[in-house]
Amino acid sequence: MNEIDLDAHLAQAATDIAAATDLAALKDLDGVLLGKKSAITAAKRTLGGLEPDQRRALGLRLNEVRDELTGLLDERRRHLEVGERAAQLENERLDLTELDHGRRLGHRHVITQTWERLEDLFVGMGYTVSEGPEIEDEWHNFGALNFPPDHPARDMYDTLYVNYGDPQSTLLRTHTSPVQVRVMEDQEPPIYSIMPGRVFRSDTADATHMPVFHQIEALVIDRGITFGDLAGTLEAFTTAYFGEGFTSRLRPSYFPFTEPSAEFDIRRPDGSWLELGGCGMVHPNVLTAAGLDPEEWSGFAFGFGLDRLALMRHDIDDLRELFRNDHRFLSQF
Ligand code: FA5
Repeated sequence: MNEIDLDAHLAQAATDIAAATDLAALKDLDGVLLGKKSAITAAKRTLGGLEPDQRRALGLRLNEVRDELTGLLDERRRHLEVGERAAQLENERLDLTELDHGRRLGHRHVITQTWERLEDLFVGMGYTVSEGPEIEDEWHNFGALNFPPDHPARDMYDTLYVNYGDPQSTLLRTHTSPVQVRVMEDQEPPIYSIMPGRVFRSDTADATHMPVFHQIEALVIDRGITFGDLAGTLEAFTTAYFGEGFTSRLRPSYFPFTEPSAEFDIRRPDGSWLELGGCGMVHPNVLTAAGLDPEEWSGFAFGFGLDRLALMRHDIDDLRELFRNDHRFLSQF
């Protein structure tokens, strides 16, 4: 290949590079122009057979042409990359105008709405609202609630332990029941209090389970409280919260911290049942652990899944929908 050929080659290459419309085409061209089978590489192979002067001159020229080609390819590549990035951004663009239904303000998440509505409802019935820590000690989550050490009932709760202090001494609370104990430790009865909060279990997410979810606990401690008071309160709550078309039932169950214990289910208008929570009369051992005299005081407690309450009330079939944060879904509530 002589110098004139090289000029023509360079001119043709420049035209081809400018005509490459995407990065894949440019990559192919890069191989054709600079790869093992390129004209440049072929010309280099002829250098060995030339006179020293000619070899030097052609060698220099070949290097220049290669540098020019590399420069042209790089420039085109940068240009195409900018274009492709812009196209990608355009494709992924969210049409935010879709979200503006004439309201510019956001609104509370359906879980927050449920939480606040429940607080309003119980405050209206004379209850106070109490809180407790999400990172709990073993005593409040289990021990004071009458779970014997190493008792299999602890396995009912897929506990997430925190790496702090003695092994298994600190955990993410598995239910809101430890707040019962804290309230009894802090306040003199009579106690009429609810305890909403976030709880944690190593459950796999499915239509009715999340690893992080919410419960609302209620605790009543007074003189002469009976199971009838518990059943009446649950009935009043069901009607007030769900309205027409929903009914509830109690099924005998077991919790170490209540005796007797029951499971509380709600029947949807379509006839299906969903387990909402547990309840029962506060176990004398729990009263004692919290410093109350079981001869003087009695009471009931219940704990519901707040997320499932929202599910039932708004006729949502999958709990996971609540946490996908798809605005089109959440804005319905
Ligand atoms: C308890 O957690 C007891 N502390 C309830 C209780 C309180 C009983 C007071 C007696 C007296 P349980 O593990 O069944 O019980 O959970 C209560 C409710 O939380 C369930 O009925 C359900 O509605 C909800 N729940 C449980 N696991 C999940 C989960 N992974 N995702 C969403 N909701 C859940």
